[in-house]
Amino acid sequence: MNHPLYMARALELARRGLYSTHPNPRVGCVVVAGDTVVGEGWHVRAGEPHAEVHALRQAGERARGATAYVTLEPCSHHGRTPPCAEALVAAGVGRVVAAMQDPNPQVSGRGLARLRQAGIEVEVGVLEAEARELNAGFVKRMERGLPLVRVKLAMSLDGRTAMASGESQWITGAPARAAVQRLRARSSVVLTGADTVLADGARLTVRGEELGLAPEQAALALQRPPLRVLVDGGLRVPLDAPFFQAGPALVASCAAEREAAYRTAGHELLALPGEAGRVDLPALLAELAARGANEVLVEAGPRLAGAFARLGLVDEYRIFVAPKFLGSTARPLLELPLERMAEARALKIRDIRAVGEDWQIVAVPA
Ligand code: AOF
Ligand code: ZN
Repeated sequence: MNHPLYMARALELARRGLYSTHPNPRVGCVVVAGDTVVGEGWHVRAGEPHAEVHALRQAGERARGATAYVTLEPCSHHGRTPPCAEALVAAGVGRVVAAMQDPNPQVSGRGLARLRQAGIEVEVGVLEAEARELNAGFVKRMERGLPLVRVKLAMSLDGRTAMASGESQWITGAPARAAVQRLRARSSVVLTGADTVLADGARLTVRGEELGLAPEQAALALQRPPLRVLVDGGLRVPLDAPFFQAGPALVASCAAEREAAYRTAGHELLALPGEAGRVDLPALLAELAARGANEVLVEAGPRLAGAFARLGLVDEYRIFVAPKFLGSTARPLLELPLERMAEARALKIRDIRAVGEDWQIVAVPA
């Protein structure tokens, strides 16, 4: 009985759903009889069977008396699919090992209670930190009604984000851009601002051939592309901008005017409270969570990204650093702005790694 090893395998299976399960969590399951793996499964898409159902199907009769390793507490509710706890009971498994409790208030312990009530031995907390990390966005949405917010930034080694001319595209190389494509693809929402869309003609789309994934995974990623959200308090971006031409989008604004024009063009206008044309960002995030957004990727200029930072709304920064000097004085990475050292925003660096010729820094607020 090697708990961590089988749970590690279940987590590996769960990660196959990285780009496709949202709004659902990524979940994997391994059924082990004696020391033989008799069933494996992972949740592919919301609306389709949960991980346990796939694994039990594969195991068939061999599930009787076996141990099921699941990266999330088996569900107890009738959602889009019937409860997995019942399926495990019906299959006659002897033991269930879960990495973590399901933070979904519809479940939150009831799945485990149902299993125990049926005489199944239950254990929780194996590789829990890894399981939480994989679904940090889902967990935050369930516990706090807000999505996980990840801010992507790119700069040169001398800390510049643009040339004096305003030219700012292609600071980093192709591998870093593929990494950003994958960050987009795993997110429920990709969010940007009017400045970025107007200045760079940004589309914020996921492009299959640029993901750098195996064909089957790229295909999965493209089936559930993230919702593109434009923060445009003053409705400055014209409907013929590349951003709007690239597909349906949600526009967050302070004004409800021209609502019909957006609708006719296939977009949705969301009027939020806000002062002086500045959209209330916490209200926007709460609305996105209410619509099922687990992870939001912010790809914006210094003003909007700075606003998220200033308001303490950021969970994680992904800063791509290109090994070159741009030498310009244009555009800081973030506009906070701060005056004295005592006000500096402290971060903790979680990871630094090479991505092609560039470097990716993962930092979180300290
Ligand atoms: C599991 N195994 O593989 C997943 C679970 O609408 P439904 O029926 O898909 O239910 C979605 C909820 O079920 C989701 O919010 C989460 O609480 C749980 N997800 N549970 O036992 C799985 N994906
Ligand atoms: Zn389930």
